[in-house]
Order: sequence, then C-alpha cells, then structure tokens
Amino acid sequence: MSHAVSQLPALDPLDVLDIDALLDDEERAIRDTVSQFVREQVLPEVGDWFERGVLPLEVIRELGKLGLFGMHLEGYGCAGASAVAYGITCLELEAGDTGIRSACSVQGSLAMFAIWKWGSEEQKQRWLPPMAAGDSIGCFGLTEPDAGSDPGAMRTHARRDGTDWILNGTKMWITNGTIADVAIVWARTDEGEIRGFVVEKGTPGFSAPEIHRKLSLRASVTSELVLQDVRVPEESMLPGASTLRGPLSCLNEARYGIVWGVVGAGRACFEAALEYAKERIVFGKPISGYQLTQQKLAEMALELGRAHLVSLHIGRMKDAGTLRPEHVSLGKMGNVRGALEVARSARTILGANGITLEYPVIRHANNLESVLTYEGTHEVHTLVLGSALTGENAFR
Ligand code: TGC
Ligand code: FAD
Repeated sequence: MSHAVSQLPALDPLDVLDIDALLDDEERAIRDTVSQFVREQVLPEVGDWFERGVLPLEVIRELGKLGLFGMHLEGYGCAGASAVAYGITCLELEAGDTGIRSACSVQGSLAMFAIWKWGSEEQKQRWLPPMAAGDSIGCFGLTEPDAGSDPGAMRTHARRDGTDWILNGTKMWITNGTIADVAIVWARTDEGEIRGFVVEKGTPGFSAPEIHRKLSLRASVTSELVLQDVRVPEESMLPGASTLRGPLSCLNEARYGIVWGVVGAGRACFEAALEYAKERIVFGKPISGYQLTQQKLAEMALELGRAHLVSLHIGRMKDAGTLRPEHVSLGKMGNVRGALEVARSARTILGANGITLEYPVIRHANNLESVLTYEGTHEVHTLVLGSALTGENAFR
C-alpha cells in the first residue's frame, strides 16, 4: 500500500463509497434526526412489536410530530423538503423496520399525495394539515383479492345516486387500514372511469378488519377494506383523477421511497453480520478472518454501495424533475433484490442466531419478502423496464 493511501481516513464499513460526502448539511441533519429517533424509540422495542404482531399507534403519530409525513410535499402543513431528504428519511426509518417506513410511505406518498395531487382545494385544506401532523392516519386502497398486479381488473364499484356515490367492493392487503381515520378508495364507475374517494372511518357500511397470521411485516397493520353500500357525498370524490393514472401516479412516489428504504434494511443486516463475524470464534478464530466470510461481507458492501448510489442518483433526478417511472422501476427492482441478497447472506453469517429476533436480520429478511411483492412485484417492474427498452407492451 502506498504512503498516500495509508494517510487516508479509515474506511467506514457502513459507507465504503463515502456517499455521506455527497450530501449537504440539511440532508445530514435530517438523517441524524431520523436515525436518532430510530435508535431511541424503535430499535429497543421493534423485535417485541414484530413478535407480537403490532405497531403502536403512538409510534406512527411520532413520525408526524417529527414532520416526516408528506415531508416532500409543498404547503398544507407539509415540510416541502427535497426528494433526497425524503429518501434519506425512508432509509433511516427502514434501518429500524420496514413497517415503520411503510407507515410513513402509505401516509405521505400514497394517502396524502393522492389528495395533494388529485384532490379539491377543500379536500386539501381539510385533510392534509392533520395528516401531516399525524393527528389523522390515512390508508390507500387499490389492491383487491383478485386484482393486485393488474389494478385495472378492480371490481370495486362506484354508482351515482343523486349527488351521492354508493361504493361496493373489497380491498385487500391495505397497510394502516384498521387504524386509519381516512381511506383513499379507488373504484370503477358505471362510465368506466377509475375514481378515488375519501372515505372516513365510521361511515356506515365501511369496515377495515385486520389481516393476521403474517410472517412478514409483522410490525405493521395490514387490513381488508370492506365496502357495503357505503354512501359518500360528491365532495368526497377526488376531482382530478379519472383513470388508472390517478392511483399509479401515487405509486411512483411510494416506490421512490422504497428504492431508498431497502438500503437501510440491508445496512442494518450488514452491520449486524459484521459485528457478529468479528466476535464469533469458530475453529479457534473469529469467522471474520475466513476468506469465505470476507467474501460475503465484501459482496454485501458492494451491493449496498451500489444501491445507495442508485438511490441518490434517482433522488437527484427527482429533485431536478427528470425522473421517469421507468427509472423508479429500475431502482425498486435492483435495490430490493440487492437488499434481500444482503439480508440472506447476513443470516448465514449469524448461523443459528440468524433466525432469532435477538438480532435484526431475520426480521428484515422476512420484511423484504413483502417489499419484493408490494408496490409492484419484481416481475411487474421488470416488465415496465422491458417495455420501455423495447417499445413493446409486455402486459397486454
Ligand atoms: P397502462 O395502460 O399502462 O396505464 C394506465 C394509465 O396510467 C398511466 N400510467 C402511469 N401514470 C403514472 N405513473 C405510472 N407509473 C404509470 N403507469 C401507467 C398510463 O399512462 C395510462 O394513463 P392514461 O391517462 O392514458 O389513462 O396500465 P395497465 O393496466 O396496463 O397497468 C400497467 C402496470 C402493470 C405497470 C400497472 O398496473 C402496475 O403498476 N401494477 C402494479 C400495481 C401495484 O404496484 N400496486 C401497488 C398497490 S399499493 C401498495 O402496494 C402499497 S404497499 C405499502 C408501502 O408502500 O409501504
Ligand atoms: P398477483 O398480481 O396475483 O401476482 C402473483 C404473481 O404473478 C407475482 O409473482 C407476480 O409478479 C406474477 N405476475 C403477475 N403478472 C405477471 C406477468 N404479466 N408476467 C409474469 N408474472 C406476473 N396494496 C394496496 O393497494 N395498498 C396497500 O397499502 C398495500 N399494502 C400491502 C402490504 C403488504 C404487507 C403486502 C404484502 C401487500 C400490500 N399491498 C397493498 C398489495 C400489493 O401491492 C400486492 O400484493 C401486489 O401489487 C401484488 O399483487 P398480488 O399479491 O395480487 O399478486
């Protein structure tokens, strides 16, 4: 090693490419605030929440107090932060648990964004300030039991009745559903339009039973939304959206957060594996000294560095206004796959300890199985990118 190289600061194993140097002071400050919240209020409890299958409502409300809900939106009590700052937030939250990042994504990028982008001025004034503050919790109902990857096949139906709408149908796998004060429900009208409705908790005919027996995203509330002749006034319809473009535009926002978030889940697994490898003695020496372990760690650092750089690049494109949905698909595909590989490899380094909640690794690995599926499966994003590359629609 040359003299010049040896004078460089020591490599930070959690940021081997020194991506920190590419952030500005405000971005670092937001990162530090969120990371402290996760260290102090999430990490000590999250294994227990995961085991019990709960995410306490107070923790979700705390994200509002920190100003993280809809933080990349302008006005109506939202922080108006950059896309990169929002991405960094997702990364740090998901280093705690995917369920925490999901709560933030669903509130800010799906429920709030739908109102912010497609709602009337009255809807924005009414809902966005309390949602930004965490006083009102939202959910986003697009998926149905028989319409997941193909939301255009939805059966939930909206029928006009005078100046009201009557909603009927079932939504499935809806994050925050049971605890939500307000649901954004997407439905097909008799005219064949796809319309979004703001449905308040307690509206007669509307219920949101929780889905149990999940082995992934256990520290997250997942629900059905059941709508039986739910009558809502005309003013509850989002006036700006009339096709699938409405809900799909919201998905871009949440998928963007996932591109960043999974880097946090992967980093947490890598950190646990590195610490463990240095301390675990097998055949008389730490397993970190064995070349096969070092190869695993080096591959993990490579994958995380690559994913982190992709996130930052995509974030800068979003801030510059040059980001396309295909870029988000590329980021979601690559980064979720990379994070899952990191989590699975970390699990092997921990041996039997890799399967307990005493360490974060199996929790993150199980969570990432959901992330691989939600917000567009790996296959859907592959085909979005494939269609963009070839000019051939791969779906129909
Ligand atoms: P297609 O005919 O291609 O498009 C219909 C209309 O939508 C427009 N569009 C988009 N607009 C904005 N952003 C996008 N990404 C868009 N993709 C398409 C398109 O231009 C068209 O507009 P217009 O004005 O001409 O009507 O639609 P398709 O039916 O062929 O479907 C395409 C496909 C398969 C890519 C799409 O349906 C899809 O993305 N499927 C995956 C569904 C999905 O991701 N669901 C997620 C539910 S929410 C969730 O999982 C939350 S998880 C919790 C958490 O985030 O933490
Ligand atoms: P399907 O669409 O039935 O797909 C099954 C398999 O077929 C997948 O592997 C898929 O990739 C593959 N496939 C589909 N089409 C093709 C094709 N053309 N070529 C090749 N393979 C294909 N939804 C919401 O609306 N709101 C939420 O808040 C929400 N939260 C969620 C939380 C969790 C924990 C989970 C697990 C899901 C959540 N979802 C939510 C639903 C999620 O978006 C859907 O599960 C996802 O879109 C996939 O739909 P599906 O499960 O019906 O799978």
